[in-house]
Amino acid sequence: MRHDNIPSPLRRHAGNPILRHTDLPVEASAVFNAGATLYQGKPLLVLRVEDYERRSHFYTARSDDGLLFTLDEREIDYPLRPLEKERGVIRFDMRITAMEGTFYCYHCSWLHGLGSTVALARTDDFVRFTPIGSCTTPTNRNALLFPEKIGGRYCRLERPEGQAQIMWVSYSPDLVYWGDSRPVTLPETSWNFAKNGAGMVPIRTPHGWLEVYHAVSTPPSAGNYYLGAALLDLEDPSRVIAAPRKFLLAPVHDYECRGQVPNVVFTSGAVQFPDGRLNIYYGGADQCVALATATVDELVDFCLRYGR
Ligand code: M1P
Repeated sequence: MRHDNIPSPLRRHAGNPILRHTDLPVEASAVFNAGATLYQGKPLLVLRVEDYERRSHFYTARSDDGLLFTLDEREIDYPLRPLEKERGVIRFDMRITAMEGTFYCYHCSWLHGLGSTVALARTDDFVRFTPIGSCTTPTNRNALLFPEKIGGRYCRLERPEGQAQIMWVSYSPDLVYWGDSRPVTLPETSWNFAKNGAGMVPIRTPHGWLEVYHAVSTPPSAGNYYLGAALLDLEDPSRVIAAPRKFLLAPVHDYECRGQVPNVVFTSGAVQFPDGRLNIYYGGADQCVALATATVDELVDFCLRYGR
């Protein structure tokens, strides 16, 4: 089958981008890469808001319909870990996992002079956050927690930087100590193999964990960011069951191609509604927040049909 004949199940919202920095009640130069979840039955985002010095701040934004979001009055007052305090830190790209009646949030903690690490915190209200454990060793670009234990252990997808900048699965008995790590080997294409990393929190389906990930292309379109889909084994998520060689979303529209970093579509969160609809929030060109929708079944079907 020709790849251009494979239809992506993702539909961009007609009103994209749904959030620009000029829509915010605070002074900002960009808003993008939002963590997303359902909180008390309603869509909630934790936005990456950049000020005019290009420093990142986390703001909680709440919504009734998943389209119109209202920012909390104050940015999240996020406690510093000792190392973050000592070195200075920029934190961004939160990924939110609802589990065991609370919310676990991974984010990138960029430590001055040391580089990129990931760190975990928990919250019950998206106002107060409690750090869990320390930052990882550098370089680790992003991580997220699976929404349930696998084989009795917590499980995360992460992207440590090695020769291949790809997703890995790691396990923990307590959310503090991590190990037993294994790479997730996706089929290699030119749009996903310079880098790939976890995007939305995986969704359990009868066919495997559904994951929408971000990916970076090799030449000739080097550095463009795409979204891809994969189904991972329920018991061993390092095992890929199905992953289409066709991307889910490529940067095409002006708001995806022109901004702080050109040609970027990057997700760090989705909201799953009880009827199976999925709102996938994504950053456009590191500048704005956009929305694409599909159902879980459509994405699973896309993986099974074109990914084996
Ligand atoms: O500029 C595109 C993205 O670059 C980084 O992602 P990665 O580590 O995959 O290259 C991050 O800064 C991300 O926030 C940003 O959208």
